[in-house]
Amino acid sequence: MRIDILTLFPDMFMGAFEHSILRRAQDEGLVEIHLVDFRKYSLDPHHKVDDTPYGGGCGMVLSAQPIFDCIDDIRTEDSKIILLTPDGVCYHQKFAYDFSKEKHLILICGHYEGFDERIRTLADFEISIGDYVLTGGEYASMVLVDSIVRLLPGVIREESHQNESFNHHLLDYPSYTKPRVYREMSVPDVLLSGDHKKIAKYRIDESIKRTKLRRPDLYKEMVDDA
Ligand code: 6GU
Repeated sequence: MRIDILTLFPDMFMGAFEHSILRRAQDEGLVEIHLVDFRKYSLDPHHKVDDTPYGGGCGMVLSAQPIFDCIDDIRTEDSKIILLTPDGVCYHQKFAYDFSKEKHLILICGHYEGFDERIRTLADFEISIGDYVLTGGEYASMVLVDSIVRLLPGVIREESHQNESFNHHLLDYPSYTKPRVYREMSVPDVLLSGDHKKIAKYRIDESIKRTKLRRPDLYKEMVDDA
């Protein structure tokens, strides 16, 4: 997979993809991540990328030209374009799975007070990562890249994400490691029983209990799906 991230602040990504699983995925050639500073596409003599809004109002609006020209330059028939914006559709695991099957993703980070509405016509998807306001799409695009790259074939063991949270609308079951007792808190006996059937049942039961308690919205989806 190839991912291009259009941003005015490529330095904000310094270190973000340089560690752990994301680093290894790139080293093994499973994903190529490119940061594209679209300021260099500005036709303005001073490389301006924003201007005052028509109709008045405060703040500056990201201009269409640099982003359109940048997209014209890098898009191919295989590209899917994702615009990061607080008024997009709320991101969830299903998007991550779907996006992980694409050959080329282009992420556009909005910034400042807004962007020219015509930029939306470029996007195949408009995505938000939650109901709160960020200064721009940069952190949101890091979230997308992390969640997508870990799903690419060969990045992590397949079974690691078969049972994880949000699959089948369920949260994860509780895990423990050594020691058996820590500060008077004990590991549940069933996990030490060696009875794999019992352990599997315990984990499913705990997942369901936890989902019902913490995320009644997900629990309802599970029940409705069954
Ligand atoms: Cl994608 N962008 C901004 N600026 N704020 C957000 C967001 C995106 N998602 C949630 N809040």
